[in-house]
Amino acid sequence: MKVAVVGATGMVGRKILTLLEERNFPVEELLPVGSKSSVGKQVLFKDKEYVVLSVEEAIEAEPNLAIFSAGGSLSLKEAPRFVATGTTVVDNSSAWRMHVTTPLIIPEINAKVLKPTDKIIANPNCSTIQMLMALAPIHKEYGIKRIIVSTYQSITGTGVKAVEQMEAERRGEDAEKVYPYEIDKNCLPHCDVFLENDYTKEEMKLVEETQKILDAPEMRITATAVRVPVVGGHSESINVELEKAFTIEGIREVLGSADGVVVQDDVANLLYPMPLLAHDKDEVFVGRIRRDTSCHQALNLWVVADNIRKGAATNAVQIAEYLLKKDWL
Ligand code: 2RA
Repeated sequence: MKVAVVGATGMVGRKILTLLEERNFPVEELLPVGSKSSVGKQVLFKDKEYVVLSVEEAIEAEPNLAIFSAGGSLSLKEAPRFVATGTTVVDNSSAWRMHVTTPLIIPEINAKVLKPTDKIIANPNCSTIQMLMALAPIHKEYGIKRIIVSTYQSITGTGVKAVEQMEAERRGEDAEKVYPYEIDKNCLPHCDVFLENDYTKEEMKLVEETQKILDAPEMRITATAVRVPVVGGHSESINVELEKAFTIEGIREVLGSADGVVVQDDVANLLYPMPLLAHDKDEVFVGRIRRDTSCHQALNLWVVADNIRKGAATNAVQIAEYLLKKDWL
């Protein structure tokens, strides 16, 4: 199979290459695609050096599959051009997520909505993926009335330059500032840009993508997204009000039997999810499961996942694996 990875030299793009190799995805010909400044460079895949190509060169090669992680504007412009040659696109940017005809997929939750005619498939935002990996099974069993979520998002979500700013600050050195404030030893209530409603795009992604994936347009959701100087993954504090009565044991059972979810919840032995434990893993880790005694039929959860893996690259490759299994590529 001919597979293009668009954005192959970025943090997520490199992780996509690692996962295609780790999971033995049947890549006969790899087409790593990069920006003008990356074209001609080399990337390693299955112990072989591949030259980074331009978008034009990759389109000409007519790949079966193109996995994009190269920003929304490039996806908007180039994904349809790949599709025109018969390529199926899995896009990690926000460009297509809310398009009415574009499926927004977390394979463990809603892969069944996919059809062979879907030629652009959107990967949800990392913070949405990990939240719904925990909440979708609960919603299925008990029904969700309302979600209040606060996220503590790894600086890796902003990109390499922000990580470099944090590391330079940690060394006491000056660095190119991605944020107008120090990142290290700080928390920034600012992920992506601010909107007219004083929420950030990141916060509204959690609301709108959740409503689309759960097919629950009226579900009440509110979010606060915070950037923290952590590299292992995103953490989320979630308060969720349910339609039906529940027990904590019942919630643990539902989560414990959910694909891709690991319950880490034993505070007596100080076992709870942390980015340090989630880093470079594909599962979503849930702990601090406890009833919210201030609200009828509500509970609190703490959810952690590697935002570069399950939050982006792994989910995208799992979508490709699903399409392959259906023989739709
Ligand atoms: C972030 N989810 O963490 C966004 C995009 N990676 O900034």
